[in-house]
Amino acid sequence: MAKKIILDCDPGHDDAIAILLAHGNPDIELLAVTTVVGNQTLEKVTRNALAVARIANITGIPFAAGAARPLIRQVETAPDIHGDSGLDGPVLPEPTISVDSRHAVDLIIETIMSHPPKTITLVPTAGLTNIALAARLEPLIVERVKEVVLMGGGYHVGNWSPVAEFNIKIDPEAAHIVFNEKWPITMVGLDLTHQALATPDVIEQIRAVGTKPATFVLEMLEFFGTMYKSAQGFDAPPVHDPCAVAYVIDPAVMSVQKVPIDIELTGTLTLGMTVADFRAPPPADCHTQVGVKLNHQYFWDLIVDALKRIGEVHI
Ligand SMILES: [Ca+2]
Repeated sequence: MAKKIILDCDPGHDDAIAILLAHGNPDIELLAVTTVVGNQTLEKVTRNALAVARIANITGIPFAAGAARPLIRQVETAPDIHGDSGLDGPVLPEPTISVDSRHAVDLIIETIMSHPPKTITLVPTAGLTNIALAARLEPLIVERVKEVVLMGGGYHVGNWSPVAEFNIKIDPEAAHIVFNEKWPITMVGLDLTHQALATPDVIEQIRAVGTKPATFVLEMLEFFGTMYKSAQGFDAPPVHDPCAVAYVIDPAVMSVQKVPIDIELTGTLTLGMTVADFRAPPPADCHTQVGVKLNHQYFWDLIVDALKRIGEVHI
Protein backbone atom coordinates (compact mmCIF):
# COMPACT_ATOMS: atom_id res chain seq x y z
CA MET A 1 0.00 0.00 0.00
CA ALA A 2 1.22 3.45 -0.89
CA LYS A 3 2.35 5.52 2.08
CA LYS A 4 0.20 8.57 2.69
CA ILE A 5 2.07 11.81 3.31
CA ILE A 6 1.45 15.50 3.84
CA LEU A 7 4.35 17.56 2.49
CA ASP A 8 4.82 20.84 4.39
CA CYS A 9 7.32 22.93 2.44
CA ASP A 10 8.72 26.30 1.33
CA PRO A 11 9.65 25.87 -2.37
CA GLY A 12 12.55 26.31 -2.69
CA HIS A 13 14.54 24.32 -5.28
CA ASP A 14 14.96 21.19 -3.19
CA ASP A 15 11.35 21.41 -1.98
CA ALA A 16 10.25 21.43 -5.63
CA ILE A 17 12.23 18.23 -6.24
CA ALA A 18 10.68 16.73 -3.10
CA ILE A 19 7.22 17.47 -4.53
CA LEU A 20 8.18 15.83 -7.84
CA LEU A 21 9.58 12.76 -6.07
CA ALA A 22 6.46 12.38 -3.92
CA HIS A 23 4.20 12.79 -6.95
CA GLY A 24 6.15 10.50 -9.26
CA ASN A 25 6.89 7.64 -6.88
CA PRO A 26 4.25 4.89 -6.86
CA ASP A 27 4.83 4.02 -3.19
CA ILE A 28 3.78 7.51 -2.04
CA GLU A 29 0.27 8.91 -1.95
CA LEU A 30 0.58 12.67 -1.68
CA LEU A 31 -2.52 13.82 0.24
CA ALA A 32 -1.76 17.52 0.47
CA VAL A 33 0.96 20.11 -0.02
CA THR A 34 1.10 22.86 2.58
CA THR A 35 3.35 25.90 2.57
CA VAL A 36 5.02 28.01 5.21
CA VAL A 37 7.27 31.06 5.17
CA GLY A 38 10.92 30.07 4.87
CA ASN A 39 13.11 30.22 1.81
CA GLN A 40 10.96 33.17 0.76
CA THR A 41 7.76 34.89 1.88
CA LEU A 42 4.63 32.78 2.22
CA GLU A 43 3.14 34.42 -0.87
CA LYS A 44 6.17 33.54 -3.01
CA VAL A 45 6.67 29.96 -1.81
CA THR A 46 2.95 29.24 -2.22
CA ARG A 47 2.97 30.55 -5.76
CA ASN A 48 6.06 28.43 -6.45
CA ALA A 49 4.32 25.32 -5.11
CA LEU A 50 1.38 25.92 -7.43
CA ALA A 51 3.75 26.44 -10.37
CA VAL A 52 5.46 23.12 -9.58
CA ALA A 53 2.02 21.48 -9.58
CA ARG A 54 1.51 22.72 -13.12
CA ILE A 55 4.96 21.62 -14.24
CA ALA A 56 4.33 18.05 -13.03
CA ASN A 57 0.60 18.03 -13.80
CA ILE A 58 -0.38 17.48 -10.17
CA THR A 59 -4.14 17.84 -9.81
CA GLY A 60 -6.81 16.66 -7.41
CA ILE A 61 -4.97 17.36 -4.15
CA PRO A 62 -5.16 20.51 -2.02
CA PHE A 63 -2.34 23.05 -1.84
CA ALA A 64 -2.84 25.24 1.22
CA ALA A 65 -0.92 28.21 2.60
CA GLY A 66 0.02 28.34 6.27
CA ALA A 67 2.02 30.59 8.56
CA ALA A 68 3.36 33.84 7.11
CA ARG A 69 5.83 34.36 9.94
CA PRO A 70 7.55 32.33 12.67
CA LEU A 71 5.97 31.99 16.12
CA ILE A 72 8.13 34.64 17.77
CA ARG A 73 10.99 35.67 15.50
CA GLN A 74 10.99 38.05 12.57
CA VAL A 75 10.83 36.61 9.05
CA GLU A 76 14.21 35.46 7.77
CA THR A 77 14.46 34.22 4.17
CA ALA A 78 17.27 32.71 2.07
CA PRO A 79 17.66 34.72 -1.16
CA ASP A 80 21.39 33.93 -1.27
CA ILE A 81 20.48 30.29 -1.96
CA HIS A 82 17.03 30.43 -3.60
CA GLY A 83 16.97 33.89 -5.23
CA ASP A 84 14.40 36.67 -5.06
CA SER A 85 11.47 34.48 -6.14
CA GLY A 86 12.45 31.57 -3.88
CA LEU A 87 12.75 29.46 -7.03
CA ASP A 88 15.03 31.43 -9.33
CA GLY A 89 16.48 29.82 -12.44
CA PRO A 90 13.70 28.27 -14.51
CA VAL A 91 10.89 30.39 -15.95
CA LEU A 92 7.87 29.46 -13.85
CA PRO A 93 4.53 28.92 -15.58
CA GLU A 94 1.38 30.61 -14.36
CA PRO A 95 -0.36 28.19 -11.97
CA THR A 96 -3.54 26.57 -13.23
CA ILE A 97 -4.80 25.40 -9.84
CA SER A 98 -5.77 27.73 -7.00
CA VAL A 99 -4.68 27.64 -3.43
CA ASP A 100 -7.09 25.84 -1.08
CA SER A 101 -9.34 28.11 0.98
CA ARG A 102 -8.34 26.40 4.24
CA HIS A 103 -5.37 27.45 6.35
CA ALA A 104 -2.59 24.87 6.06
CA VAL A 105 -2.77 24.14 9.79
CA ASP A 106 -6.50 23.37 9.55
CA LEU A 107 -5.91 21.22 6.49
CA ILE A 108 -3.15 19.25 8.23
CA ILE A 109 -5.39 18.61 11.24
CA GLU A 110 -8.47 17.73 9.16
CA THR A 111 -6.49 15.36 6.98
CA ILE A 112 -4.85 13.53 9.88
CA MET A 113 -8.04 13.28 11.94
CA SER A 114 -10.15 12.03 9.00
CA HIS A 115 -7.78 9.14 8.25
CA PRO A 116 -7.28 6.00 10.36
CA PRO A 117 -4.67 6.26 13.14
CA LYS A 118 -1.01 5.73 12.21
CA THR A 119 -1.59 5.96 8.46
CA ILE A 120 -0.22 9.43 7.67
CA THR A 121 3.39 10.53 7.72
CA LEU A 122 4.09 14.24 8.10
CA VAL A 123 7.01 15.35 5.94
CA PRO A 124 8.08 18.89 6.85
CA THR A 125 10.86 20.28 4.67
CA ALA A 126 10.77 23.85 5.98
CA GLY A 127 10.52 25.77 9.23
CA LEU A 128 8.26 23.92 11.66
CA THR A 129 5.77 26.74 12.31
CA ASN A 130 2.76 25.00 10.73
CA ILE A 131 3.50 21.68 12.41
CA ALA A 132 3.95 23.27 15.84
CA LEU A 133 0.70 25.21 15.47
CA ALA A 134 -1.12 22.06 14.37
CA ALA A 135 0.17 20.14 17.40
CA ARG A 136 -1.02 22.91 19.74
CA LEU A 137 -4.40 23.41 18.04
CA GLU A 138 -5.23 19.68 17.94
CA PRO A 139 -2.96 17.71 20.29
CA LEU A 140 -4.62 14.45 19.20
CA ILE A 141 -2.64 14.54 15.94
CA VAL A 142 0.52 13.67 17.87
CA GLU A 143 -0.84 10.20 18.71
CA ARG A 144 -2.57 9.82 15.39
CA VAL A 145 0.22 10.35 12.83
CA LYS A 146 2.41 7.44 11.88
CA GLU A 147 5.59 9.46 12.13
CA VAL A 148 7.26 12.75 11.33
CA VAL A 149 10.10 12.62 8.82
CA LEU A 150 11.59 16.08 8.58
CA MET A 151 14.41 17.78 6.77
CA GLY A 152 16.17 20.05 9.23
CA GLY A 153 18.90 20.31 11.78
CA GLY A 154 22.14 18.43 11.95
CA TYR A 155 24.05 16.71 14.70
CA HIS A 156 27.48 17.96 13.80
CA VAL A 157 27.14 20.80 11.31
CA GLY A 158 24.99 23.85 10.66
CA ASN A 159 24.50 26.09 7.65
CA TRP A 160 22.68 29.15 9.01
CA SER A 161 25.10 29.42 11.91
CA PRO A 162 28.10 27.26 12.82
CA VAL A 163 25.77 24.78 14.54
CA ALA A 164 22.21 25.59 13.38
CA GLU A 165 20.44 24.62 10.18
CA PHE A 166 18.11 27.07 8.37
CA ASN A 167 14.75 25.30 8.92
CA ILE A 168 15.35 25.06 12.66
CA LYS A 169 17.09 28.41 13.08
CA ILE A 170 14.32 30.48 11.49
CA ASP A 171 11.72 29.21 14.00
CA PRO A 172 13.50 27.51 16.89
CA GLU A 173 10.47 27.78 19.20
CA ALA A 174 8.37 25.85 16.67
CA ALA A 175 11.12 23.24 16.37
CA HIS A 176 11.22 22.99 20.17
CA ILE A 177 7.49 22.22 20.23
CA VAL A 178 7.77 19.60 17.47
CA PHE A 179 10.82 17.80 18.91
CA ASN A 180 9.30 17.69 22.39
CA GLU A 181 6.07 16.02 21.30
CA LYS A 182 6.29 12.26 21.61
CA TRP A 183 5.63 11.31 17.99
CA PRO A 184 8.33 9.30 16.26
CA ILE A 185 10.66 11.76 14.51
CA THR A 186 13.27 11.01 11.89
CA MET A 187 15.54 14.01 11.53
CA VAL A 188 17.04 14.09 8.06
CA GLY A 189 19.62 16.75 8.79
CA LEU A 190 22.62 18.30 7.11
CA ASP A 191 24.94 15.41 8.03
CA LEU A 192 22.76 13.28 5.76
CA THR A 193 21.70 15.77 3.10
CA HIS A 194 25.22 17.00 2.44
CA GLN A 195 25.72 13.53 0.94
CA ALA A 196 22.83 14.12 -1.51
CA LEU A 197 24.99 16.01 -3.98
CA ALA A 198 23.77 16.66 -7.52
CA THR A 199 27.06 15.53 -9.06
CA PRO A 200 27.77 15.77 -12.83
CA ASP A 201 26.81 12.11 -13.40
CA VAL A 202 23.47 12.75 -11.65
CA ILE A 203 22.90 15.78 -13.90
CA GLU A 204 23.51 13.59 -16.97
CA GLN A 205 21.03 10.95 -15.75
CA ILE A 206 18.36 13.64 -15.32
CA ARG A 207 19.22 15.19 -18.71
CA ALA A 208 18.71 11.78 -20.34
CA VAL A 209 15.06 11.73 -19.20
CA GLY A 210 14.50 14.49 -21.74
CA THR A 211 11.09 15.77 -20.61
CA LYS A 212 9.94 19.25 -19.60
CA PRO A 213 9.75 18.35 -15.90
CA ALA A 214 13.30 16.95 -16.14
CA THR A 215 14.48 20.13 -17.87
CA PHE A 216 12.84 22.12 -15.07
CA VAL A 217 14.87 20.12 -12.55
CA LEU A 218 18.07 20.72 -14.53
CA GLU A 219 17.44 24.47 -14.67
CA MET A 220 16.79 24.52 -10.94
CA LEU A 221 19.93 22.54 -10.19
CA GLU A 222 22.00 24.82 -12.38
CA PHE A 223 20.88 27.91 -10.44
CA PHE A 224 21.01 26.09 -7.07
CA GLY A 225 24.52 24.82 -7.86
CA THR A 226 25.78 28.32 -8.69
CA MET A 227 24.33 29.74 -5.48
CA TYR A 228 25.69 26.91 -3.32
CA LYS A 229 29.11 27.35 -4.89
CA SER A 230 29.23 31.08 -4.15
CA ALA A 231 27.47 31.02 -0.76
CA GLN A 232 28.92 27.88 0.81
CA GLY A 233 31.69 26.61 -1.47
CA PHE A 234 30.00 23.39 -2.66
CA ASP A 235 31.22 21.99 -6.01
CA ALA A 236 27.89 20.18 -6.42
CA PRO A 237 24.76 21.34 -4.56
CA PRO A 238 23.28 19.29 -1.70
CA VAL A 239 19.62 18.56 -2.52
CA HIS A 240 18.21 18.34 0.97
CA ASP A 241 14.44 18.01 0.98
CA PRO A 242 13.82 14.96 -1.24
CA CYS A 243 15.98 12.93 1.18
CA ALA A 244 13.07 13.02 3.66
CA VAL A 245 10.62 11.82 1.00
CA ALA A 246 13.07 9.13 -0.09
CA TYR A 247 13.27 7.82 3.48
CA VAL A 248 9.48 7.45 3.55
CA ILE A 249 9.56 5.61 0.22
CA ASP A 250 12.19 3.17 1.46
CA PRO A 251 14.06 3.54 4.76
CA ALA A 252 16.86 1.48 3.19
CA VAL A 253 17.95 4.61 1.31
CA MET A 254 19.81 5.69 4.45
CA SER A 255 21.07 4.33 7.72
CA VAL A 256 19.67 5.92 10.86
CA GLN A 257 20.63 6.08 14.51
CA LYS A 258 18.35 6.58 17.49
CA VAL A 259 19.46 9.49 19.64
CA PRO A 260 17.71 11.98 21.94
CA ILE A 261 17.47 15.45 20.37
CA ASP A 262 16.45 18.79 21.84
CA ILE A 263 16.45 22.32 20.46
CA GLU A 264 18.63 25.11 21.87
CA LEU A 265 16.54 28.22 22.54
CA THR A 266 18.79 30.38 24.67
CA GLY A 267 22.35 29.99 23.38
CA THR A 268 23.97 33.21 22.22
CA LEU A 269 26.06 31.28 19.66
CA THR A 270 23.96 28.14 19.36
CA LEU A 271 20.33 29.28 18.95
CA GLY A 272 18.43 26.69 16.92
CA MET A 273 21.01 23.93 17.36
CA THR A 274 19.55 20.42 17.28
CA VAL A 275 21.43 19.06 20.27
CA ALA A 276 21.85 15.28 19.89
CA ASP A 277 23.05 13.35 22.92
CA PHE A 278 25.30 10.51 21.75
CA ARG A 279 26.94 9.95 25.15
CA ALA A 280 25.10 6.73 25.99
CA PRO A 281 22.80 4.20 24.33
CA PRO A 282 19.42 5.87 23.75
CA PRO A 283 16.79 5.36 26.47
CA ALA A 284 13.98 2.91 25.73
CA ASP A 285 11.48 5.73 25.18
CA CYS A 286 13.72 7.64 22.75
CA HIS A 287 11.39 8.83 19.96
CA THR A 288 13.94 10.56 17.75
CA GLN A 289 16.46 9.27 15.24
CA VAL A 290 18.83 10.88 12.76
CA GLY A 291 19.80 10.01 9.20
CA VAL A 292 23.48 9.06 9.09
CA LYS A 293 24.61 7.57 5.77
CA LEU A 294 22.88 8.03 2.41
CA ASN A 295 22.92 5.50 -0.42
CA HIS A 296 23.68 8.19 -3.04
CA GLN A 297 23.01 6.08 -6.11
CA TYR A 298 19.75 4.67 -4.78
CA PHE A 299 18.57 8.15 -3.80
CA TRP A 300 19.15 9.61 -7.25
CA ASP A 301 17.73 6.49 -8.93
CA LEU A 302 14.47 7.22 -7.07
CA ILE A 303 14.41 10.78 -8.38
CA VAL A 304 15.23 9.79 -11.96
CA ASP A 305 12.60 7.03 -11.79
CA ALA A 306 9.99 9.52 -10.51
CA LEU A 307 10.77 11.88 -13.40
CA LYS A 308 10.42 9.04 -15.89
CA ARG A 309 7.05 8.08 -14.41
CA ILE A 310 5.83 11.69 -14.47
CA GLY A 311 6.74 11.64 -18.15
CA GLU A 312 6.17 14.50 -20.56
CA VAL A 313 3.89 17.33 -19.50
CA HIS A 314 2.56 19.80 -22.02
CA ILE A 315 2.56 23.25 -20.49
CA1 LIG B 1 12.70 23.51 2.19
